[in-house]
Amino acid sequence: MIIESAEVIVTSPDRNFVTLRLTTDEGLVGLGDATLNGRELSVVSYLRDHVVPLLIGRDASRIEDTWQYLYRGGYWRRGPVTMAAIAAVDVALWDIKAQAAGMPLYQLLGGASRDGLLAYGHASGRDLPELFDSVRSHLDQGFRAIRIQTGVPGLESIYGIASNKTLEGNAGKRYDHEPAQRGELPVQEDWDTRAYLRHVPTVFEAVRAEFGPEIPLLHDAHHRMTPIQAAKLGKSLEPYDLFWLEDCTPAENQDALRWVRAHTTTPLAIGEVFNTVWDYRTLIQEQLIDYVRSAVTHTGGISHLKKILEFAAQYQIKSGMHGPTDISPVGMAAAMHLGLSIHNFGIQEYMRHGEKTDSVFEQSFTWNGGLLHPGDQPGLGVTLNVDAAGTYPYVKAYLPYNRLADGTVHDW
Ligand code: EZ4
Ligand code: CO
Repeated sequence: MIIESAEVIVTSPDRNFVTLRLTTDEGLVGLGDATLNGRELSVVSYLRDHVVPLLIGRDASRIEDTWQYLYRGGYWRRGPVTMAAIAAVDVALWDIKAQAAGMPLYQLLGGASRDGLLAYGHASGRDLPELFDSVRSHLDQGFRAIRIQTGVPGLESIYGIASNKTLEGNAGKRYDHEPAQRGELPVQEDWDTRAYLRHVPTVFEAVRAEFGPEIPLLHDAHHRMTPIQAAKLGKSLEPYDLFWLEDCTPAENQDALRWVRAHTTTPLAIGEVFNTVWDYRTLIQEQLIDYVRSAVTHTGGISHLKKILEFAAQYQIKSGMHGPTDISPVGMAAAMHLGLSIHNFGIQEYMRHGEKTDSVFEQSFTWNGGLLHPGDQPGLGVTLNVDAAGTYPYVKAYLPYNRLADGTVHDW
């Protein structure tokens, strides 16, 4: 099996996606997701200019060797651009190998360890009535676990609220699909940690009073606190029995999590912006977290994330793979095959893609009783409709950023 061609396809149906498409001499086509939200074209260049020329003529069956060749051979290691590019190659090769074997990918990865993947959706609202409507709508859609984000009194526009009244050009538009906004410049949001810390526990109290104790609830703090602030939040949320508190600190500094862990029994999830096992080493070995948030797309593909998750398994730490809409249907399929096969699966984030995206990427996953399943087609089970993709050219878009009331830039 020789890689005969490699194309990098950029398409923007509801948002931008970068897809690597490998074709073998026998005509098998493998897909890999290389989408890096707000920095898409840097991965396109990394792939087109530096990786594609190395792939043509290579043996498509040599997945691990190709991974090591791209990681060690590039000399400059790690980083989101490099690891997204390597991930795309890795997933496309797994797709090809599973098609060649005539099996859905999860079979090659060891077979199913469960019937389906518990998935959580994003409920949000500027205030409690809007949030409750959103929770009810998620329950109606079959979700059995729900992430809760709300507005904070005094703040105009913050992360995770679909109905944020942002912002020049987009005023009043919902952003259910995701936080990145199309436009020439990033949108500015606002932040006040003290106001947030006062408000969030009251929200969870209200949600538990309305929806009862059983439903798993999650919350994303999106990297915005100091260790001691995060410890305080974890402690104040303990009565509401969260499934997890996500990204409570900006964890480039892994040691910070020791302080949080020492003060709270609220389970901790972290790592959607991490890209190798080295970002997790202290967190896993010292058991400072409960869930690994990495996506296949941003962590060097199935080959590398599987190693991270096996390491985590030795410490009773589970998967909680990132699954926002900026993970393409190809990246989501890869996550589902990996999640179905590993033993230490925890939960899968699941935001629905839009109709245009579904028309570009033909998918075979199923959603039943709150569980995702990747389906049983050989390979990943996703086909890219290249003609449809071509009708949606790249549109510049950025993630927002935060400023405090005095104008200081803050972690978003
Ligand atoms: O902000 O995917 O848990 N989910 C998240 C996401 C991220 C975006 C960034 O591209 O934190 O909404
Ligand atoms: Co997050």
